Amino acid sequence: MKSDLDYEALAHQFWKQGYLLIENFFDPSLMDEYNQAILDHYGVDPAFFHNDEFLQKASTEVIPWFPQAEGCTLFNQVEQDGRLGFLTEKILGEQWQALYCMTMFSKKGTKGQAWHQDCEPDDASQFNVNRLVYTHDITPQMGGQTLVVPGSHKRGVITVGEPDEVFVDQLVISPKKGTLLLLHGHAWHRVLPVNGQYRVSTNYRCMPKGVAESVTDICVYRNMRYKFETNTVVEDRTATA
Ligand SMILES: O=C(O)CCC(=O)C(=O)O
Ligand SMILES: [Fe+2]
Repeated sequence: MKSDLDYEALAHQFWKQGYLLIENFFDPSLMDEYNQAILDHYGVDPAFFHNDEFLQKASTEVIPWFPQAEGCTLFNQVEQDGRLGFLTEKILGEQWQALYCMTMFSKKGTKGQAWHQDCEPDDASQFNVNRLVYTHDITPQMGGQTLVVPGSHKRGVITVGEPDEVFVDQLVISPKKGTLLLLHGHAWHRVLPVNGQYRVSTNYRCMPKGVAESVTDICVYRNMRYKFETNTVVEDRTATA
């Protein structure tokens, strides 16, 4: 477990790149506990949560679970990690707020996630930050790597185009068990198709002071803006391209 962190330098890096990757951040045995709890929750063949329209239009096949909302106290441990809190404070300022903890499960042979921004980038001050915790290794053989375009958190709305386009400046991240990945909600990111048995990630979302709790309700894809609260396409971006 890492303890000798230069928080100032890490926060600077986050703001420059729109993401921050720290390997071996979490204790491997805690990661094993998390991974088992997640697998126990989903079981062997979980059903999709989103409706068919979303699955098809968003080219995104992940099943979310909000363990803390169901009283699963194991998931408080990462939330209460002093180093994570301190790093978050260095990045977002003293009065940052936690949003929710969400795990995401992908079955073998599913698409992963298309390019997206977690929230609308029209106002640079309104954003979430993902604090992603990986509880098992994600390898090139298994697929499911996380892709990000460095610096794209400052580039405004993601371009209209193919959901799985290869960007020349994309970075492919293969997180290992215990890796922490911080990702700005306006950064362009996606998840590659999953060939391994399964893929899971756990996300402790947060935001700066003054951002509405509904900030992640509308997600921006290359072909649409989608509102989760009502399960509706609120903008067809291909129509105006
Ligand atoms: O699971 C990942 O690696 C990234 C998931 C994602 O897009 C998100 O948490 O917003
Ligand atoms: Fe995302």
